[in-house]
Amino acid sequence: MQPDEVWGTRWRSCANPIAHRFMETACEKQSLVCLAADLRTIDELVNLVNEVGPYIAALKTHVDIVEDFSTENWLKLVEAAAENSLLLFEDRKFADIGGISQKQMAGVYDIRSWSDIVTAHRISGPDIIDGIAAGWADVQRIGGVLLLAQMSSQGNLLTSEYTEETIATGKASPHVLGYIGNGSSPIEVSALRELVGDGQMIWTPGVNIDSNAAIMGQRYGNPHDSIIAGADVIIVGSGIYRVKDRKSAAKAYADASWNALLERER
Ligand code: S5P
Repeated sequence: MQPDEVWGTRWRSCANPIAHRFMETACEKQSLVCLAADLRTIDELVNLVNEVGPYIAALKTHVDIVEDFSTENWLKLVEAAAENSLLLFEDRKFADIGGISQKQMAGVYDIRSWSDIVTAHRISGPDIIDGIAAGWADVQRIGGVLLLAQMSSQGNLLTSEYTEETIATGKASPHVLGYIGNGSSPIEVSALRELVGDGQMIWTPGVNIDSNAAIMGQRYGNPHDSIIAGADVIIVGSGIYRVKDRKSAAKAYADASWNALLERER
């Protein structure tokens, strides 16, 4: 199926080229899964990506939890992502002033050189987005920012007013491809979709087929419900990497998300 048939208004209304790249890959793989690859060594990460690669459409990392980081080693993961046609998303959750965020895009990890997407909080002001974009521009690359409009964790301080301000900022910037929404609550996701409209994406963590698996303040909702409520991507970590048969788990999330998209009004 062609992306415009499957994604409908989202395909036609999203201006950001990275959003289109995701939607194309999702159609090729019949999966709306972004894998949250929260493992501690690069070999483990590469093995996981090669194992579940056919069932996922993007790869999310936390580079600063890797214990054996070196630029040379990290390139193995960057290559594995490219071989599996995956956008590479560093979940850095930038939160500082714009100029510092630009510098943090460089540094030891040099996030600007390999990431296609990063996350940022709106807390410090709207200029954080320009700082991040300047980081990519410093190495002649472009990328997309996902602003945290909601969070899945219990007791977070992102009020509905904060969410509204975040969306107003995001709508004003061509660098913002969308928002992180709270996948544990379909009600919150649909409220977010109302505010966002059709022109930007919503990516939802806090998703697990086993809603009782949550630990340390995480909360989980169902992948199907999240997509029906208006999310475009489900971010799944331990629901895939922590189970015995990771391939079957990834396929189950891919099927649940893809079928929900086909079911959803376009
Ligand atoms: O509100 C949030 C935002 C994010 S990006 N809640 C989250 O859990 N995340 C991220 O999603 C978190 O950093 C982790 O990498 C992933 C969820 O992992 P899981 O193992 O609970 O599926």
